[in-house]
Amino acid sequence: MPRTLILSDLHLGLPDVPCGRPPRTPETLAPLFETIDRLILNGDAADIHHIHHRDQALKLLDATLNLVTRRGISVTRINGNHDYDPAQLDFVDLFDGAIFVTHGHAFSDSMLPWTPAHKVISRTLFAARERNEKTLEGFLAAAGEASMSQWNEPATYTEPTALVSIGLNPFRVAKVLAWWRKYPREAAHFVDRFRPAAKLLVCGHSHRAGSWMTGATSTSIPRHIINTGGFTFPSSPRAVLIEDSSTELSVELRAIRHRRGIYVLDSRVDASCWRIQRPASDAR
Ligand SMILES: [Mn+2]
Repeated sequence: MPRTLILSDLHLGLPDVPCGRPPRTPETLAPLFETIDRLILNGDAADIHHIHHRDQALKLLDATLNLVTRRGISVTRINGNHDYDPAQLDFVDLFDGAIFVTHGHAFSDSMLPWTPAHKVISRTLFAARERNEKTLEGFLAAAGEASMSQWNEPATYTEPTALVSIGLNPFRVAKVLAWWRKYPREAAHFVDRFRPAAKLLVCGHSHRAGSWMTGATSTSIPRHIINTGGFTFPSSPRAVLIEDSSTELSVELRAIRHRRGIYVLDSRVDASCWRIQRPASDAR
């Protein structure tokens, strides 16, 4: 039975916050990969552009990809804003376009509204959108270019860690909350514009896990948006598990728990997206 797991925002290489969670390493993540055939890393798998964490990020990413491929699992990597590489994919369409998977940093005009690099990122984003085609590919390339501007911005490295800087500044907390509120609607707008036939969008980036049925505006068609959250404190990670058998296609959102120092997929279904019985003639 082909089983696909979609994860996002592992942020390998970023230091751990002492909050009782296991460190993110190939060994602690390995149980997540036990019964799957395909792994989709939907962006921000590793902080490969961060000048202070790049070496560790690349080492952990390499080791994780090695472990996964040694088990015979096929891996699809999708760009995030922390691991952008123009040679890699910015999105994938699954099951004839029913499921649209992309990281999510291209949805808004403000990719990271609370960060010190916000202004330079937005400026680069607007300029890049002007130059690029008004297509999905053009939009995602512009977002990729904009995401790289953060890593050239000294303020990114001179500020205390993101979490501390947010906690110290109530305006930033308010900005994150406002952005979280509008994020599913912006995601729905992106689907309206670029993948109107998709039944489901799977994204990450905002680090706020959840499942929403929402339209871009109150009069728009509701879109199903799933966000797999993130592995870094204080967000909670989730996974989309897709099982494609000869009799059924099922899509589930599952929590990722940690116990005894490892990460495991929760056996309970957090949100079931759909279950489609396949007619016998559709078997594959
Ligand atoms: Mn991101």
